[in-house]
Amino acid sequence: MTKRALITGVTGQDGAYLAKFLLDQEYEVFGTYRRSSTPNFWRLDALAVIDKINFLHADLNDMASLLEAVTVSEPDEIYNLGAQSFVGASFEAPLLTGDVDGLGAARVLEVVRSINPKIRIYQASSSEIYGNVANVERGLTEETPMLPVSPYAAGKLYAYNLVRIYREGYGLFAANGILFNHESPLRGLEFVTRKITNAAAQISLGLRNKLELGNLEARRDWGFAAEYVQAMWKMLQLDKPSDYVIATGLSYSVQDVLVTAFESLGIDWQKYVTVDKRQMRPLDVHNLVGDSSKAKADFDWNPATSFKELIESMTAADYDRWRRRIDGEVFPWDAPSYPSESVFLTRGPQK
Ligand code: NAP
Ligand code: G4F
Repeated sequence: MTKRALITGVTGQDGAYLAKFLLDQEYEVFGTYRRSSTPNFWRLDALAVIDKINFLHADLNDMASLLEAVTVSEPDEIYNLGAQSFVGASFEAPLLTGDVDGLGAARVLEVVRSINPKIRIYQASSSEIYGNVANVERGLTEETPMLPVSPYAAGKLYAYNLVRIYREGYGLFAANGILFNHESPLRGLEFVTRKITNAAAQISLGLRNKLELGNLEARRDWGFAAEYVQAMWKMLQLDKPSDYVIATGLSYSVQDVLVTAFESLGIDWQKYVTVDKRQMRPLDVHNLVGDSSKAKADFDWNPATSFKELIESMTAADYDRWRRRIDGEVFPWDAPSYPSESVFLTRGPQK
C-alpha cells in the first residue's frame, strides 16, 4: 500500500529534498505551506516536484491548522521540519522562535497523540542544542550533555525533550534527528555558506565588489542536505524509535569556506571581505563536530560528499545561475511560480 507522508516546512531546503526523496520512494506526499505575499515554492519548482505534492495551508503556531492538516492527510509519517531556522534571527525574535520551534513541535505531538498515536514522527533537532561543550573534537554524540547558547537552540532543546517524553510516556514512535549543518545550492541566502558562494560568484562576474561577514573563526561540521534527508526517512523505518546524530565528523571554519569558494573561481577573498560587527551574535557556538556512529550502526547511514565538493558545487551552481541570468535567462526564483490549483487541499464548504 502507498505510504503517506506529511512534511511541515516543505518549502524549505530540507523539505524540498525530502519531498523529492519520498516521491522517488513512491510515497504520497503532503506538505504544509504558509500564505505569503510572494509565492515561495521556488525550491520545489527547481527539483520539479511542485505539482506532485498535496499542499495544505498550516502554521506551527496554529493548532487548528495542524489538526486539519493531519486529519486531511492521514499520514503514516510526519516530518516536522518547519521552523524559524536562522539562529541569528532568533536573538531578534526569541518569542516567535520559541513558539514555532519549541511549542510548534509540542502541537504536532499533541495532535498525533490525540488523533492517531500510530503516526511516526521525525523531529528536526539540531546540533545547535549542544552549545559550547568541552572536548568537541572527539565528536558529539547522542549522550553528550546539551547547553544551548541561542533562543533558537533553547526552543529546539524544548522540542527535543518533548519528543523523548512523548516517546517514553505515551509510546509514540517519535525520533529526534540531531542534524549538524547541511547545505546545498537550495540553501537560504542568509546562511553563511550560501552567502559566501553567492557573493563569490557575483564578485567573479563583476556584479559586486565586497562581502561583509561576522565571526570567521566559527567552525561547523558541514554536509550535503540531499544525503541528510535520507537519514530522516531511515530513522522512521526502524523497529524502535531513537535519537540520532547525523554529521560528517569533520569541522571547518567560516574562513575555510571563503578560501574554498573563492579559490574555485580563481579569486583572492582577502581583497573583498570585511568583518562587520553587526553580523556577530550576542553568543555564538565556536565549534561543532558530530559522531554519527550510532546512525551508521543502526541504519547504515554515511555521508558521501566532502566539504570541498560541497562548497565547490554550491559555488559552481551560483556562478552558473548568475552567468545565465546575465545572458537573459529567467529562473524559477526570479519569476515566482505557483503550483497548479488542483494540488491545494482546502477545507471547503461544510457538506
Ligand atoms: P529552511 O530552509 O529555513 O526551511 C524552514 C521551513 O519552515 C520553511 O518551509 C518555512 O516556511 C517553514 N516555517 C517557518 N515558520 C513556520 C511556521 N510558523 N509554521 C510552519 N512552517 C514554518 O530550513 P532547513 O534548512 O530546510 O531546515 C529544516 C529543519 O531542520 C528546520 O527545523 C531547521 O531548524 C532544522 N535544522 C536544519 C539544519 C541545517 O543545517 N539546514 C541543521 C539542523 C536542524 P516558509 O518557506 O514559508 O518560510
Ligand atoms: O550559516 P549559519 O547562520 O548557521 P548556524 O548558525 O550554524 O545554524 C545552522 O545550522 C544549525 C545546525 O547546527 C541549524 F540548526 C540551523 O537551523 C542553521 O541551519 O552560521 C554558521 C556560523 C556561525 O558561527 C555564524 O556566527 O557562521 C558564522 N558567521 C560568520 N559570518 C555567519 C556570518 N553566519 C551568517 N549567517 N552570516 C554571516 O555573515
